[in-house]
Order: sequence, then structure tokens, then C-alpha cells
Amino acid sequence: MERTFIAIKPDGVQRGLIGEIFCRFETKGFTLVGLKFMQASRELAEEHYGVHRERPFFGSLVEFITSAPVVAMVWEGDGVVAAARKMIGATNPLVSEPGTIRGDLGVNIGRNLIHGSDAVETAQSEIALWFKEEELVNWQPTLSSWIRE
Ligand code: DAT
Ligand code: MG
Repeated sequence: MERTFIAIKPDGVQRGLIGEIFCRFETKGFTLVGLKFMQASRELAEEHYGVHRERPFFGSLVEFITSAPVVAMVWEGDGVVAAARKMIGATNPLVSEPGTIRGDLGVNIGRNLIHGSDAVETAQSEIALWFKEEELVNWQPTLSSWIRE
């Protein structure tokens, strides 16, 4: 089953939006398989955003993501990687569609509340970076048959 890595960033935590953001994935019908409240180290943040290392915003991005706790999560479901990206919305909250997390809750690209893996392969490496295998829970929600055929 497909899995994606989602993180509520420090702005979402500091603004008291953990419940609001978490609720969207839970009520959508995806299955939570990993959950951690933690403050990311510089090393972890630099690895996570390694693809952006040469970009001018890299320093402030790493500074921001390590500045307060994050909620690191793994969600499971058919097509969850692309679906979560849609639920999250465009990178810049000013142009994210209303109804998306960023579109509803943010106004600034440097404070866009949430991270979601951009592809299945990225999800696999991000999950491995943030979680140990034994921290992921394989379980079958009893409501499954009411959520998918
Ligand atoms: P996304 O988080 O939508 O996958 P990304 O991977 O291109 O976007 O960039 C990672 C984060 O870096 C993004 O959530 C916010 C920040 N960022 C991206 N582009 C930026 C820019 N032009 N100026 C400032 N921050 C930016
Ligand atoms: Mg990205």
C-alpha cells in the first residue's frame, strides 16, 4: 500500500493548527501509520531539503524548519502521495486553491504550514529518513470496508 511523508511545520505547530491539519487526513480516509512530535536537527533538515541546497532560500528554510517542533507523520492509502499534495495545495499559499490546507490557512511561501512528499520514490526516502521501520505501525482500521471497496 502506498505511503507518504507529511510534516506539520513549525508555523502550523506554533499557530495551534495541528488538530485542523491532522483532521483533514483523518477524515479524508487515509490511514495513519507513523506519528512523531519532535524538533528536527539541522542535520536532518539539511538532508530532508537536500534537493534545495543550492537555492537562495535554503539557509532560511533550514533555520525555519528547525526553529520549533514539527509533527512528522506517515499516511497510507491508494494514491496517497498525489492526493495529499492536492490537499496541501501549491507551494505559495497566496496562490494555493481555497479548500487546500495552504490555501485556507496561509499567506506566505516561507510559512506554508506543511510538507508532503512529491512522488512515491521521494516518499520512500523521506519516510526512511524520519522514521525507523519499527516506528511504523501496520494495522487495519475496522472502518476500512466503509471507506474503500
Ligand atoms: P513544496 O513544499 O510545495 O514541495 P518545494 O519542494 O519546491 O515546495 O520547496 C520546499 C520548501 O521551500 C517550500 O515548502 C517553501 C520553501 N520555498 C520554496 N520555494 C521558495 C521560494 N521561492 N522562496 C522562499 N521559500 C521557498
Ligand atoms: Mg517539495
